[in-house]
Amino acid sequence: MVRPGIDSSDPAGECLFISDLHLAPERPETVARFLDFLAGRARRAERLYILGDLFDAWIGDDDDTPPYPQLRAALRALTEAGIACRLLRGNRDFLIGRAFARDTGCTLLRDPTLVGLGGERVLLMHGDLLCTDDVAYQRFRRRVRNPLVQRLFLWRSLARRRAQAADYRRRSGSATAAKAAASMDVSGPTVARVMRRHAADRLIHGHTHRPADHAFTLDGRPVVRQVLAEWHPERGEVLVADATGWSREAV
Ligand code: LP5
Ligand code: MN
Repeated sequence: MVRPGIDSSDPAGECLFISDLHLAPERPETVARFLDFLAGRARRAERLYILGDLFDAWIGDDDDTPPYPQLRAALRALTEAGIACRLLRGNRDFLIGRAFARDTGCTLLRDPTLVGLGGERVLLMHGDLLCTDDVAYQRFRRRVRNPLVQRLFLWRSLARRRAQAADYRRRSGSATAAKAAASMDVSGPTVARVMRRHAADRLIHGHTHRPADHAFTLDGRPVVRQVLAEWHPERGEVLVADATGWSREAV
C-alpha cells in the first residue's frame, strides 16, 4: 500500500487550491495573472495548495530564465507574509526540488497527500496517477520518475535539458493527438480504489483540464471528486475552502 503524505489538519482560515497554470516564458499574460494573484487574492488565505503543473516544463531548479526568478521571489514574498504554500508536483514540473522549496518557502507534498479539512479526509493529487487507462503515459511516467534517470538528466547542460524537454513535449503532443479522449481521463475504478484505500471523503486533483464537481456514493458513503481548472491568459480559477464550505472563484 502506498502511504500518502500527511499535511497538518484543520487550519482556522481559508485554503485555496490551484493547478495547471502551465507558466512559461512564452505565456506572459498567465504569469502576470499569477503574480497579481500572489500579491492580492492569495494574501487573504491561510494556505495555498498548488496541485501540479505550475510550470509548463521544469528542467531544474537552476533555470534562471525570466520569469522564473521573479516567480520564485513572488512565492517567497507570499510565504514571508505568513501564507503557507504547499506544492505538489505534476507531470510537467516533477523536477521541482529542494532548492526551489528553500528559495520560495514552499513545502513540497507527496502525491497523494491526505489533509483533514472541515472534518473531512481530503486527498490531494495531481491527477496523472489516476489516468491508468493511458498505459503508454504510465510507462513513460515510471521511466522519468526513476531517480537515476533524473540525476543523469540534471547533470546535463541547461541547453541540452531544454532541447530534451522540447523533444518530450513534441512526442507527447503527437501521442496525445492519437489517443481517444476518454483514455486520457481518470479511470473510475482507480478513483474508487484510491479513495477507498485512504478512506477519503473528498479527492481534489487537476491534470485533466476537465473542471467539475463529481458527487457520488462509495461503499454507501457520499464522496466528491473535484477537478481543478487550468489557467488561461484571460482567466484563472481557484477552489476555495472556508468555514462556509467549498466554492470556485475566477481570478
Ligand atoms: O502534458 P500533456 O498534457 O501534453 O500530456 C500528458 C502526458 N505527457 C507527458 C509528457 C510531458 O508533456 C513532457 C514534458 C516534460 C517536461 C519536463 C522535462 C523534464 C524531463 C526529465 C526527464 C528525467 O506527461 C501524456 C498523457 C496526457 O498527459 C494525458 O494524461 O497522455 O502522455 C504521453 O503523451 C506519453 C506518451 O504516450 C509516450 C511518451 C513519448 C515520449 C517518449 C520519450 C522516451 C522516454 C525516455 C525516458 C527516459
Ligand atoms: Mn498535468
